Amino acid sequence: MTASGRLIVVSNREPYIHERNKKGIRCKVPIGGLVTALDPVMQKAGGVWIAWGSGSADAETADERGRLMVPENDPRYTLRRIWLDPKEINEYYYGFSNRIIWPVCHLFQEKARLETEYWETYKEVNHRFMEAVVEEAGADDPIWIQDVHFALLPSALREDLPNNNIALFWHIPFPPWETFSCIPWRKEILGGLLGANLLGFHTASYAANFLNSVRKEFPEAQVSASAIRYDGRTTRVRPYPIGIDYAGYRALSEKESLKRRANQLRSKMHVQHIIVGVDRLDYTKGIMNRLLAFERFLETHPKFIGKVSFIQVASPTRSAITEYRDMKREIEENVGRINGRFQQPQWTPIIYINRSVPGDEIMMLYRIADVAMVTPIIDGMNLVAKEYVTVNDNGVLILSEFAGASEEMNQAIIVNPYDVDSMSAAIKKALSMTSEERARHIALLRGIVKEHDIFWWLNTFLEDWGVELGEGEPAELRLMAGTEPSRRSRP
Ligand code: ADQ
Repeated sequence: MTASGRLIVVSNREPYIHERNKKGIRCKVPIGGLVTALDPVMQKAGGVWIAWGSGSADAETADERGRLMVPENDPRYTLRRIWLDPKEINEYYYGFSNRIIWPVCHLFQEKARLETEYWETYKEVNHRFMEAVVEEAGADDPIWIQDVHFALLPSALREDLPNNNIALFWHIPFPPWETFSCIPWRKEILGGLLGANLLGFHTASYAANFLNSVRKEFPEAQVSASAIRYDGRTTRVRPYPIGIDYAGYRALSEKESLKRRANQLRSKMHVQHIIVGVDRLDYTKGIMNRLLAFERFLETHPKFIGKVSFIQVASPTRSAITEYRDMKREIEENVGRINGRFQQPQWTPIIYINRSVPGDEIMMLYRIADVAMVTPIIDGMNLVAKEYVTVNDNGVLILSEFAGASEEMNQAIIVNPYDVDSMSAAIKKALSMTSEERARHIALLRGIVKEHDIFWWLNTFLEDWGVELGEGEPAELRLMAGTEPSRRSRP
């Protein structure tokens, strides 16, 4: 491993968002896997994190170049904010990233909106970020690009930074070429990624899909099982299943105050069993089918009526996009319908929470739930599955076979998220397990999460990448309120 300079991280979402409200300025940490995973890393390593400054008070809390030190109460690294105007936000973020790459990579081709303006603006924004990285990075600084928003960046950086060590981690699935190829600009996207020295995916099958797409689009490239030689450069392509801060979550779950509040909540609910679902309100997360499975379960096992409640947290996300608003309406109609069908004066079948929920409340829900249903239609990894088994001591995890997490956590009750009957049967099975069976189940899954935690992910990635970070104490895990990205921006 070679000694390296400061770490430069590039992502769309910033780790700290300043919002102005009536009481003044508040700093929030957004929900989503990326920040959860990388903020502790940057706090440990130091360096510069470059991201879109999306908060209404972001400009006034940064200097004239968009820079500030974070976290505010214990500054550890520099956040460099990039300003995007409303058209750019609409076309690069909501458009290209969330209405083209997101649906196509999650195999929802029919939801893709292949607008040329989205592509043009995506290119422009990638260029803007390229200029910021060139300003911030020294010749020895490794550059770690996060996710689908910057597929063009690795190649774009090569003109000014030909020798920097550049890596990109792709946080969502990479689909088979037959699906990916519906994107008219597929060759440019793949070519952009080939500027990196290392490309990481959650699973071996996503990595294989990527390699195969390169074979199809670049017949002149030499493609092996884990590397591509193209245009005088080698890009290694490997799976790195992301984990969570296991020790941090364990420590929080052991806090007496949290346990006390969880017990109080549990005893107020007056039901024998609680099932929980925690997701961003996204069509990939399978929320609708999960509700239908719960309905089927009540229908087919009437002795559970009045005895089990399903708590679904579905935090708003990307609500500027029509598909998300339509899905929200459909879910709400069905929650109303199912509750109307089964509800009793003293019992609510589905408790539906459609707002962003602070991290400590999510932890309480994990603790009180006998069963967690993590049943995405498809998901790159899914950290909720890992968090639940870490925090709950005696529960059962029902997990979709199409979540990346199921490759490692195959001891969960694995379900097909399209198959409502089998998910209903899984609920029955989970609720019928004895306390000893549940304890064994959780212990097994917890062992996997512990072994492959976020630091394992980070170290494995960095080691393969050949990057060595400065020593430091790992930052304490903090849980804060989530938020949807603000649409206000600075020119
Ligand atoms: P997401 O789709 O955002 O991320 P997921 O892994 O399900 O990811 O959850 C990420 C984090 O957000 C978890 O820490 C979870 O606790 C939190 N969270 C989720 N829903 C919440 C809610 N309603 N309220 C509060 N907190 C909530 C993408 C990919 C995933 C991949 C991650 C990390 O889509 O497949 O696991 O990145 O790479």
